Amino acid sequence: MRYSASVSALALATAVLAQDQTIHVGNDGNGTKELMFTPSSVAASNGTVITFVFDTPNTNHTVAQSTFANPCEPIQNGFDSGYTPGPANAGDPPATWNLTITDDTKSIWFYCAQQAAQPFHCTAGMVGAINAPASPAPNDFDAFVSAATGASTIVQPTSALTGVGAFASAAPTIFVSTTATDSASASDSTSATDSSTDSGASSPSSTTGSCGPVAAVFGVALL
Ligand SMILES: *[C@@H]1O[C@H](CO)[C@@H](O)[C@H](O)[C@H]1NC(C)=O
Ligand SMILES: *[C@@H]1O[C@H](CO)[C@@H](O)[C@H](O)[C@H]1NC(C)=O
Ligand SMILES: *[C@@H]1O[C@H](CO)[C@@H](O)[C@H](O)[C@H]1NC(C)=O
Ligand SMILES: *[C@@H]1O[C@H](CO)[C@@H](O)[C@H](O)[C@H]1NC(C)=O
Ligand SMILES: [Cu+2]
Repeated sequence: MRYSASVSALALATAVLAQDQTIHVGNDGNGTKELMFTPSSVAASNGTVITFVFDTPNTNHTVAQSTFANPCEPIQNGFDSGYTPGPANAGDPPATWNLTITDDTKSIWFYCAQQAAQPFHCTAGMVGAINAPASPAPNDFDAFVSAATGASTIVQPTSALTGVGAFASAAPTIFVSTTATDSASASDSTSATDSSTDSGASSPSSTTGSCGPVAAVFGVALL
C-alpha cells in the first residue's frame, strides 16, 4: 500500500511538471507590432500554464477559442480573454492571462476577434493553436491560418474563463498606468507616429485622473 501510494504521488508530481509557456499577443516576439500571436502554434501537455502577454503598446486584442472549421467564430463553451489593451507606453508592465491546459488530446484553436478598424485581426491571420496536428496534415496550423484569412466574417466572442480543454482562473490582469494619456487603440496599422502628448486635453470620462505614478491593478477585462 505504501509503495503504490508513493508511486501515484510520483506520477502526480510528474504530471504537474508540465513546461509553462509564454505567447506574445500582437507582436513578433521581439517587440515589432504584428497581427499575430508569437509563437502561434505550441504543444502543451495537461497542466501546462500558457501565459498570454499583451505586450504591444496601443493595441486591443482578445484570445478567443474557435474551431478548425470556423477559425474566426467562437466555439461553443469556449474561452475568451475579453478585449485587453497593451500597455500605454512601451516598458510599462503588460497585461497577462494564464490559460491552463486540461486536455492535450484535442487541438485548441484560437483567434483575435478585433474588427474595429481595418485590417481585421482574425482574417489578417491573427490566430493560434495549441496541440495542432503535426505538419503536413489537412488540419495542421497552416491550414488553419489559410481558413482564417479566407473567412468572410468574424464573430464576436463572449468573455469566458472556461473553455474546451483549457481554463483560466481569472480575467487578464491589466496594469493601467495612471500617467497614461491615451487609451489603447483598436487600430494596429498606426505607425510610430508617437502617441506624443495630448497633455491637457482630458476627455469627458477617460480613465483615472491624476493619482500619482503608482500602477493600479484591475482584476477585470476591459470590454
Ligand atoms: C527575434 O530575435 C531572435 C533573437 O535575436 C531571432 O532569432 C528571431 O529571428 C527574431 N524574430 C523575428 C520575428 O524577427
Ligand atoms: C501565471 O502563470 C505563471 C507561470 O505558471 C505564474 O508564474 C504566474 O504567477 C501566474 N499568474 C497568475 C496571475 O496566476
Ligand atoms: C490529459 O487529460 C485528458 C482529459 O482528462 C485525458 O483524456 C488525457 O489522456 C490526458 N493526457 C495525458 C497525456 O495523460
Ligand atoms: C477594444 O476593442 C473592443 C472591440 O472593438 C471595443 O469594444 C473596446 O472599447 C476596445 N477597448 C479599448 C480600450 O479601446
Ligand atoms: Cu487582435
